[in-house]
Amino acid sequence: MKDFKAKISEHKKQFKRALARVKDEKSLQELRNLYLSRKRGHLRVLIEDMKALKPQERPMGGKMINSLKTLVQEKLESLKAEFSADEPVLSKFDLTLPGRREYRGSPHPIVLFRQEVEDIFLAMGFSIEDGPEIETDYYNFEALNFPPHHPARDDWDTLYITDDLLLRTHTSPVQIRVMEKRKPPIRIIIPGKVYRRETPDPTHLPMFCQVEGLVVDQDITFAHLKGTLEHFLKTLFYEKIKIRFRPSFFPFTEPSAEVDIECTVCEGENKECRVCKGSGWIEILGAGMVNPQVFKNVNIDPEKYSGFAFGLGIDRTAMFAYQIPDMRFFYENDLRFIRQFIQK
Ligand code: FA5
Repeated sequence: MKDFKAKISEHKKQFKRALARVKDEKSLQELRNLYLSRKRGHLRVLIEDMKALKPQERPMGGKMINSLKTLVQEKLESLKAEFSADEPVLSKFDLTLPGRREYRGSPHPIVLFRQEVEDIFLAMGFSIEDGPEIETDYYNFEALNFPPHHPARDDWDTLYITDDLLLRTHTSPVQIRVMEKRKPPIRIIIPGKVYRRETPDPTHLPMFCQVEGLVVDQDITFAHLKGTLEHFLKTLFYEKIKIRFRPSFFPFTEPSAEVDIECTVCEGENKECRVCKGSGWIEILGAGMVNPQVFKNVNIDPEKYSGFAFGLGIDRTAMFAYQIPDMRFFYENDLRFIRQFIQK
């Protein structure tokens, strides 16, 4: 046993001396082989030598071999780490790999789309107005010719803060706010968020964005409304997009229409389409000639002036422009989805 112990301590000394002479990866590997090689390494030989020990001495012999092995492994590992820290930085990178693009923040896709809509109207000579998202019953309903208890209010149900204050259900109240302050000619758009008591589905959200449009001047006709909206939709989508005006009802316009475009998701080909429900058409805005009663409410003479107004759903239109089958994707905050719209 004495001899065995002496052998181990001699190995420890020799290993330390050899370690001090290691200069590079190659000599490090040679030293590793000298001690740890499974076939002829010193440790392997020591294990063989244990056979010469008495059975009761063997556990102690095993412990001594293990302590030598641990020493050898630890010293070799730490020297290896030193070598790789000294390596020139460039050799750690594969310069042939394509670069990784840093993600920079970007406006939300709906904001980007709203800007596109705004640019088209700005080019037509419209200016941009703004109004509060918390509205009074008067501006959201009454001034727009919805008397209290009028059944049309049901389609625009919302969250009430008090009996008189509510989250606005459309951008139309800003028409009233602007016409109270300013006399014709008026040519404005009003982008903003609106709220409704609504269960989310692929084409409905309880919070969404609209762009309101209002033109008031002398001799404004339905032809102006039609021409303006057609020019807008052809610029936003493509020249040959199919557009249809459907008679409709809004208390604040007369006559009124809803405007549909062809379904850009299925192009009218899919009877099961969840977006157009197989009809091939999708509604994106409401419009009409300003009701004379609304002019009276803001002291504009309906005998002298006429006008048109429209309200476009931005999220719903963006959904079709980007050919996305579900509007809820815009608000799930999944970066894999959002990042597709980043401005390059
Ligand atoms: C209105 O909100 C009227 N204020 C529009 C208007 C303005 C008519 C001026 C006449 C004159 P409507 O509820 O239909 O109308 O909404 C207009 C558009 O908003 C719809 O065509 C649709 O594109 C979008 N929209 C309506 N409800 C939702 C909803 N729950 N989620 C997402 N978009 C919606």
